[in-house]
Amino acid sequence: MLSRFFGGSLVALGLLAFAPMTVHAGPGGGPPGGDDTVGLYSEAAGAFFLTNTNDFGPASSAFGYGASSVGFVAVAGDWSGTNVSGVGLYDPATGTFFLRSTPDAGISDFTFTFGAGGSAVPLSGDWNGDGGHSIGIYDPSTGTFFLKNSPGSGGADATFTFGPGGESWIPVAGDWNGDGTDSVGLLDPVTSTFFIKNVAEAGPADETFGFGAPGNAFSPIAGNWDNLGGDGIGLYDAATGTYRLRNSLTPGLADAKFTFGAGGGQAITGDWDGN
Ligand SMILES: [Ca+2]
Ligand SMILES: [Ca+2]
Ligand SMILES: [Ca+2]
Ligand SMILES: [Ca+2]
Repeated sequence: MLSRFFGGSLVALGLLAFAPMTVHAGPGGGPPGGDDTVGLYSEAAGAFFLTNTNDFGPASSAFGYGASSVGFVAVAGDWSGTNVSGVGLYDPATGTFFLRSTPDAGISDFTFTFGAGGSAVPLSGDWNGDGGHSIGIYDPSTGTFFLKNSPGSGGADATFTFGPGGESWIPVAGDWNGDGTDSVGLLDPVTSTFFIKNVAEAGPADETFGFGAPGNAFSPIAGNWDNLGGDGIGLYDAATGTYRLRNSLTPGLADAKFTFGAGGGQAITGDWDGN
């Protein structure tokens, strides 16, 4: 069934070569929906590969979306407030978002331009706590976040600086304190330190902690891996396809460490199955 979409590309990515998936703990009494799990976007294939368990195993679903090899950046979020995450693509050449409300193949449900593109980094979050995700962008040259509450054209609903700007810091977003509203964070990859902010406004970090070895080119991710309290953080090592997830915003070892895919691609997170 999956090979219908991509021919041999699944095999090429190694997703079919995994051992059977192991049983994952069920959701607890956390936020609406279920636990967040990881996924992978292959820009070269123009395809998403998602898993419903944060563990070794094959993809739970795989589908093509959008053009391949044109520099799109993947995002994911619950754009329609259904407690199931959809996917999306951001075109840095034009600043255009193409959001799809369900994690499957099809056309985009929301298409709009936000910002000027270029070096801006796309984000996803429920910035106003109404149950639906929208997007934002981070300008790394100035350390400025521009957040939008609804997935459509128009100006930013929140604009603020956080962190130094002009560095190699990478933005991440999540509901760190579990109050139902997402805010932002930054990873300094040089020291592998996370800087977490609970409110989408300027000011000092609410949480600062190291996770992972310094100096690696890991990508930060966030999600409610245990479906309890707030979001945790994680790191994706594209060199090996390894995900490291941590439930609490404190220094320590990964609560889950696994490979998904054969490396490369862009890591995304979401609640793909609503449980
Ligand atoms: Ca919202
Ligand atoms: Ca929050
Ligand atoms: Ca949690
Ligand atoms: Ca889930």
